[in-house]
Amino acid sequence: MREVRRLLGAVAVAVLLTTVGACGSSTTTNDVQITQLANAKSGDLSLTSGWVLEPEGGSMADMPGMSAGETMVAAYGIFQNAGVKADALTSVVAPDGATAQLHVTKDDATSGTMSRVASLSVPAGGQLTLKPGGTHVMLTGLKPLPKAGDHVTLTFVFRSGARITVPLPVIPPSERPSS
Ligand SMILES: [Cu+2]
Repeated sequence: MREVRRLLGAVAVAVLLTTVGACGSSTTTNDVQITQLANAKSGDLSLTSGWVLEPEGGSMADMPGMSAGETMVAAYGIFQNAGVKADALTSVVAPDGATAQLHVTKDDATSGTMSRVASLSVPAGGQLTLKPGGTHVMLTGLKPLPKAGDHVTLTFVFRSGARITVPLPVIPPSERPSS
């Protein structure tokens, strides 16, 4: 029950920050009593509810371009484009020594096969949603592996040249956001 309440609190803070962000002010505040999801903004682009899923151990299947047997860590969040021009997420800069790829999950509930893509569009006036079971940022080579309570700082790079650098909280599987 306590975990559920903490999660609800985190969502409430994320919603609050999203609302404030919509008014144009920058909102990056860390160390509220509860773990809050990351929010950041660059021009017309903003990230709301950014987070990293704490790896549960073990390694996923071999992926092209990645070392076999390496533990993968996924990052999620929602990007919004308030502008009138379409943009796209083209790369993500991971911490030193680590690698980030943009992945989509094939629409197949049973296999959940991932594949790498060169970019992910953020439509004008629209959003790009990265979520478990769907599109995500896949990180490998993070040392040490992130644990709940840590932050992983990523820089999201867009086709327009916009960049959003933000520390994303690491959330344990038991408290992962539902969206
Ligand atoms: Cu992946």
